[in-house]
Amino acid sequence: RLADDHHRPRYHVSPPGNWLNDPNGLIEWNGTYHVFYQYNPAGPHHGTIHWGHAVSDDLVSWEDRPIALTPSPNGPDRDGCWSGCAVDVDGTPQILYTGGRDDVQLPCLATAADDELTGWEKSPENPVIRSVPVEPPLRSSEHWRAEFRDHNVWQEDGVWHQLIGSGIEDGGGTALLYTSEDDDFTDWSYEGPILSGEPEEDGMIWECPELLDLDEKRLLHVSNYEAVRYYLGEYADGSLEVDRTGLLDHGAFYAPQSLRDDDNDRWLTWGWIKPDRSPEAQWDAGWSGSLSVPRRIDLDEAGRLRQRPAAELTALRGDRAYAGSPTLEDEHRELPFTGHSFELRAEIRLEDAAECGLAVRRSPDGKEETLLRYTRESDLVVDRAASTTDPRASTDPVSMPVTPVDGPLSLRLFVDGSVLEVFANERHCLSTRIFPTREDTDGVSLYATDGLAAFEDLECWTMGSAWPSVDDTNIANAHDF
Ligand code: DQQ
Repeated sequence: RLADDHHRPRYHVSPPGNWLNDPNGLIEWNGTYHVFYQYNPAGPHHGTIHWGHAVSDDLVSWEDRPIALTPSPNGPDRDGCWSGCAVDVDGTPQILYTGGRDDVQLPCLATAADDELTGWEKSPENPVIRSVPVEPPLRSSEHWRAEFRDHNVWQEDGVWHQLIGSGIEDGGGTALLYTSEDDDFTDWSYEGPILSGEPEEDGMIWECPELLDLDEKRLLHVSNYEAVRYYLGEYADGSLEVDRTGLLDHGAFYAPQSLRDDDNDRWLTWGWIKPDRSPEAQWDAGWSGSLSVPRRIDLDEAGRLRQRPAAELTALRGDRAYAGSPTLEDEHRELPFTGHSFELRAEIRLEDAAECGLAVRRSPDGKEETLLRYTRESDLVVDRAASTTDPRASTDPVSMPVTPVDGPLSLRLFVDGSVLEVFANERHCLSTRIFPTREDTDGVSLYATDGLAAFEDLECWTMGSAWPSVDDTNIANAHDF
């Protein structure tokens, strides 16, 4: 039963059963946040992709909605309704998404048929772009004639702009820019690449490109099959002049997309947190894939990219289960707190210790545990070597650079079943998966080696469920297959 599955997240958006990948069509409509996502109703594996749908009024509690977009048997999206975006066009939401058919990828349009965004009418003009403009496009796989997919649309100076992800032969990943003067979204002019990468460094193909206006700068992020790279710079005349680049996340976070929340003057970004376990294990679980928590993305005073969990998430906190400022010297200390779904925050100072950190989802005998190791090299390593004894789950370490050791490490940690999402110094993020085999692998402990380390303002909260209206029995029955 899904309800008894201690790997299943309680507050990270996850499919009601079966498969989830990219977040799609994120839009705030009539006061409701809509999150669509790549969904395969046929099982917990990628396949003929539909659009799943979840809604929230407050980003705190969520409800499932019926499938929003289904491949049409004879349509250009016959083999899948792939990633795309939703945009408000003069009071009516439109979706631009990629139809997969045979060996081509075809830009398709659909219009909201109701205010709840549960029904979408596909355009008779589909596909709205009929050929791939880069010559010759990279032939990267056996299956596709060209990689040409995923859509990001915005309006600027009265003109609609659209990015589509691709790759150029002998070049690297690229984001192709189109424009349109018309609100009907069926007539697009190709302008050229807004940016292309170096094949070695930036990847051969870019998926899910998105350009965000962060006041003084523009942020382009792309998913290059391995990671999500960002490029921060100035945008003018259809091209991006880059002055900073990096990774949005150092773990299994992929294909993110953002929602413009005008009322609160912010961008909220969700990414897909990949399963990181074998297809067999996903099949046994009956579900696969989760979305990250919504992240607020903006720039700090120094013009660097800042990423913080949406403020609303604090409403999911239950009782504060622990608060203190322990100092440890060459020791290991259990915290009087257990949980599968919790938030932990602390300001950590590596005084003269060689290393310090904490263990989460730790079994009472300490045999299973996931370590967050903060080292002198300024790395934060998620050490999964003892996370599980299940050979079907990945135990590779995942790491990211954080601020130099002379400043405190400001850590916010979201543990949720198998999801571990880390925010360091409001800037560096790492999302990964852990699959402890034991249900009582739920302890938390701290350690410092070879010296002293301080954990200031350490607080832990048990987190509530984001799906209050879903009764456990319903989850299990509705999606048995
Ligand atoms: N996932 C979608 C594509 C996209 C990829 C297919 C990224 O549209 O390029 O499910 O994960």
